[in-house]
This record gives sequence, C-alpha cells and structure tokens, in this order.
Amino acid sequence: MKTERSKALFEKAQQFIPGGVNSPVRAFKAVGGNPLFIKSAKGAYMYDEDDNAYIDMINSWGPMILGHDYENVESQVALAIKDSLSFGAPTAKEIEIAELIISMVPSIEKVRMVNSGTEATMSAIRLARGYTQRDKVIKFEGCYHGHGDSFLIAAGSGAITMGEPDSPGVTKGTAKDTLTAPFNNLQAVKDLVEGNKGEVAAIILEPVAGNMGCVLPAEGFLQGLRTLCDQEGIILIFDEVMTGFRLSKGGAQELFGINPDLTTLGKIIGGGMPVGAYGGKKEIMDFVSPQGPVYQAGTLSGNPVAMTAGMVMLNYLNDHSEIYTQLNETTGKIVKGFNENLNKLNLNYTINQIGSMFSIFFSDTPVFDFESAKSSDLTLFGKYFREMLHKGVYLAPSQFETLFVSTAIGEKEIEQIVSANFEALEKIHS
Ligand code: HOZ
Repeated sequence: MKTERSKALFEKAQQFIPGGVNSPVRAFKAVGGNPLFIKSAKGAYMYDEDDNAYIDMINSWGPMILGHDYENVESQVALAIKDSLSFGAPTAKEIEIAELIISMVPSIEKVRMVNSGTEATMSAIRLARGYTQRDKVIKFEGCYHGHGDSFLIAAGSGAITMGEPDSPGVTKGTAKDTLTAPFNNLQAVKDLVEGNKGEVAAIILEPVAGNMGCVLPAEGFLQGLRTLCDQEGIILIFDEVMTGFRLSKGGAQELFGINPDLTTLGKIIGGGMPVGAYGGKKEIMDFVSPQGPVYQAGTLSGNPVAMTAGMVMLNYLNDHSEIYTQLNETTGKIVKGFNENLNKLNLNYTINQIGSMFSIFFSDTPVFDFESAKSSDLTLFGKYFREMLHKGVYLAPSQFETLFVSTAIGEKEIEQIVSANFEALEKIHS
C-alpha cells in the first residue's frame, strides 16, 4: 500500500498545526504509523491522497449514517448556499428543524441550536447549574462530553487515547465541582449524591457510552438514575451526541424508554455539517437567554446552510425508520462474523454492540465500565488496527472509540470486513 503523499502531508501539517491534526485521535498516535489524509468519500468508501480505498467504519465519527453520498443533502445544501452562507438573524429554517427535533426526540419540548456537541454539553451544564442554583455535576469515568473544562476529568475518547483523562489547564476550582462515578455503578452515584446533599445540579452521561469503546448500560441503570434525579431535584442530562438519531429516530432515550430532563445532540443532527443542539423540558429551557437569565449565544448558531443539511438528514431518517432495522442487521452480521472468527482462532475477546455501534475490546473479560475497558491490550489493538487498514478497512484509531456502521455497507463490504478481521487476528497472534 503506497502512502507517500499522506506521509509528506503529515510532515508538512506538523509544521503548521499542533500535532499535524485538528483533533487528537486522528493523529494515529495510539495505534502507530502515520495518519492518512483523506481526499474524498463515496458510499461506504473513503479514498486517501494516495488513491487507496477503505471501507469506512467511523463515518465521520457518526454523522454519515447514510454513508457518503446522500445526494439530497448535497443538492439542498448547494441550493441553500445561493441565498448566502450566513445572516446572523433568525430564519424560518430554524423553526422547521426545531419542530422536527421536538417531534422525533421524546423528551425535548424546546431546543437551542449550537455548532458542536462540545458547545451543547457546556451550555446544558450551565443551564442545569443556573436552573438548580447548585454547582456540582456528576459525570461517569470514561464518558466524554466534548472538551469543555468541566468534562475533562476522567474523560474518555481522545483524552484517554492521548493518556490525559484529566487535562492540564482545567483549574482546580472547576475540577472540584465535577464528581465522578464508575459507569453502571448506581450505588456509587447514590453515595456521591448523599455525600453532596443538595449540591448536585446535574448527572450527565452517554446513555450508551461510545467514548471508552462501546459500553452498554446495565439493566436498570438508566431507570435508577432517573429515579434518583427525581428524588433529589437533580437534572438528568443524556448526552446523545453519538446515540441521537442513531440508535433509533428518538435516540437511546426512545430505545430504553427513559426521558432525561435535558438532551445534548450533535453529529447526525448536522448531516455532516458542524451542528449541535441542546433541548429538554420547556420549564428548564425557558431559563436560557433571552427568555431567562442563563446566557448562551453564537454568531453561527442556526446557520442556514448547516440547518438545511441537518433538516434533510433528519427528515430522511424520520420518514425511513426501516433503516434502523437494516443497520441492526448489517452490524449484527459483522459482529456474528467477528465472533465466529474469534471462535475459530480460539480467542476470547469481548465484543459490545448495540444497533449500529460496536467495539471489539482486546480483553478476555466483559467490558461494562472504564476500568474494564482499560484492561484491553492496547499494543495488540494497535497491531490489529494497522492490519485492518492494510486490508482496506478504516477503523477508529483508538481502542476507546466506538465504530459506526452506515447504511452504505452492503453484503460485499460485510464479507470484506469479516475476512479482514480473521486475517488480521490470525496475523497479530502468529
Ligand atoms: N472525539 C471524537 C470522537 N469521540 C473524535 C473526533 C475527531 O477526531 O474527528
């Protein structure tokens, strides 16, 4: 596989961009080798600057749920651009997308658009604090909610991938207001709430964690948090940046039948453009400025081009709920193939899957929280990643990121992914 152009670009990039990338995980630091510079993508495939083709298993880390050529998004965006790229004034499109989101996500009664998942979570936490007049928040070890200061404590995703789950630069003052508990450990959360009686504004979590690899909530965990929050006047925030519009039209909350007070959204909501949103109960959302006292703003928030892309994507998903069955089936076939491969090779690694999100952990024990995720053999994962890449399958370059399947992956790709997995596992154990 020739990667000369990517290598040269990476060398040049490092002169001008910290680490040569605009988001850390992309640097391949945790898996070895040079990052590939991507030139284009179509359907299930990405093409690098050296013209190698890869089956895309991350799909822009989630947004490209329909693969890379949803023509309707592209054509509507092209039309929207003609009316100007940005106004900084209200548009009819913002009402349309707000109505659509509210109709799709069960717990959302009002919604505010922002530009990324990070903005959404930072704003939701401020709102929860302003509304409850309390300072502390509980997050879960290994959950990642973007790079806002309050969340870079025991953080997953790129933070743990780079070995910095507690980032320097976060003040002690901020850190002391973030309490952490192990994912899936309801008793630990109850103890924290008890020890900080009347001081906890919010509990925030990814209802299905995707930033320590894919980790599912244990039976009763989400319901237990809901009950606890109701009892203690705590705002329950589901960070559905990954799971929103992916696990079902209404996200994880619809799938599990648990309504949070606030929800944060990103990724799919922009159809590939930079969009985030936070929404929830009217009573709480009306605390946001200019209706209420909690300030949050953005020059490009509700940008007409981004809103167009998001709306076309969400309308499509809303009208085609059969794609969720298709995604479950496709992912199910890949995971079945991987499990058969593991059996044939006498290996006992853990695969976690829900809908179109899944991870293979290089660990022999079940993975249900950050500690068990961290028991994975990271050197082996790096070798596996590189082997898969050589076989034309582009995985997330970190053990601590989930994979995302798109509807563009068909039988031919499933076969290639499963046989690449067998050969890669065989090779790294030879
Ligand atoms: N933190 C992102 C996924 N959890 C990675 C984003 C990127 O590198 O593009």
